[in-house]
Amino acid sequence: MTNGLKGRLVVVSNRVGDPRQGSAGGLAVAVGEALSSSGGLWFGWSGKIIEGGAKSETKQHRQSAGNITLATIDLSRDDYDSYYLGFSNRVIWPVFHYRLDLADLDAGFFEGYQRVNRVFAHRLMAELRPDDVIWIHDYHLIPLAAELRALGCTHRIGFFLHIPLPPPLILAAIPGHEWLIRSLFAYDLVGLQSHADVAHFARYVTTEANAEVLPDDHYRAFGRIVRASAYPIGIDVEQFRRLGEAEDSQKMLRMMREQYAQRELLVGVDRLDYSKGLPQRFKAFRLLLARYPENRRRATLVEIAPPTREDVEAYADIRRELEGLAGSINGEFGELDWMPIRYIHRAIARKRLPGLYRAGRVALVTPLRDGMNLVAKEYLASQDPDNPGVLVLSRFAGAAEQLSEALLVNPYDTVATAETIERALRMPLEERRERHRELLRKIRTYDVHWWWKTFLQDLANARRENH
Ligand code: ADQ
Repeated sequence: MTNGLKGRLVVVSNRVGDPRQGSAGGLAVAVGEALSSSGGLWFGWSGKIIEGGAKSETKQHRQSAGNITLATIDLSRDDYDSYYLGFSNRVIWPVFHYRLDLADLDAGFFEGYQRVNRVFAHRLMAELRPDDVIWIHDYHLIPLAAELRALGCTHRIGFFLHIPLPPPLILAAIPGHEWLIRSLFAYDLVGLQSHADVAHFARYVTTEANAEVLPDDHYRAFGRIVRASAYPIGIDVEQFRRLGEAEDSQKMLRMMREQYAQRELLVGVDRLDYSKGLPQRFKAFRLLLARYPENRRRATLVEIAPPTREDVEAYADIRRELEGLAGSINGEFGELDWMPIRYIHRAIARKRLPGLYRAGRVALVTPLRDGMNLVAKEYLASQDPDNPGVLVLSRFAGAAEQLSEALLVNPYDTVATAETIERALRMPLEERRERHRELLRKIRTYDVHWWWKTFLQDLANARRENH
């Protein structure tokens, strides 16, 4: 498979993964595939922190993975605290997920964020060849292209934001928001997950930056032209289905069916993050048991939510809240032979995931806000088309724009969510099949190969007035 670029592809993301490793998730697989089709460089943070006041630039690692070079740098403790924990995960992540209440807006992380982006730019400049095409990923690195341009870089540079872009008035809560959005104009192409995100971008740049709207998603401001379009990320459907047929998944499926032979399983699979709407999900499940007692002793919710970013307080809070909720629901409704919620605080191996999804009669994917949400797509890919389960999906996940045949819910509305879960549990086979057929067709058409190829093609064709 070729990526259609004339030059070498250079991918930059906060973390660099070895795409050959079996545990690699959606992004690592996609990026790995795009890179290996022409040979390329993947640059980012090693994941290591150096203590003792050292500077971030001092260490660089190189490694070959087939025809891909992985180049990483370590971060100093200060930089890790202000760039990663601070500005990325205590400012951008909450604000971009509409959680101003959880954002630490005046803690002064901004300089560290800028500094690390500058360090990345210096390091990367030294690696670049004249015909390279650069693809930068995610919220940690928004200003990277601007830093590269400041060093004289004239390459094509694309950016993909994996998380949502909020409406202008929410974005404007970030001190320095003008600078942040202005720095997007250093790119040739900005990719967002959904049309709603593109609309927010358009509204921000026209109202706050007086941008001129040009045809085909192009915008002119700050003396530059940028294209901003939606590229909803997908999964490798066929690979995921094959994973489902392999022994690890089959074993998982057999085990689940045996253990829960008398039950109807609802599954939730998430990183433990406040954006994923887990307390609301547990509350809706509690209401389901209260309002529709026929589900007692029958419906079991298996929630797999491994911890992430535990150094950020908001994540410790959500963990405590969930443990409390699961305990009280199990205490209130549980029986000696039936536990309503199985809440597991560890990750499940990727190779076993399709088996778990397939055992789920219903999947609860109910984030309060999510860029896309790949769990929804993985659940659909894992189903038996002749007897598929039902996807209950939050309207606030980017995926809802595409997956309109799922049962869409407002996760803040506990009553309506409980009613929708009940409807999912009772949905007749014919309706389940019809909905699944259409959903599977969509995730196959807009799969991960479509995603990276379309993005790179548009980047290759981006207008060049800027240079
Ligand atoms: P995430 O917020 O991490 O990603 P998501 O898309 O749901 O969210 O999951 C990414 C991957 O992690 C999936 O492949 C999933 O299987 C895996 N995963 C999640 N929970 C797991 C668990 N408990 N055990 C094992 N594996 C698990 C960000 C954005 C999303 C966007 C992606 C990709 O927040 O909105 O869809 O990037 O762009």
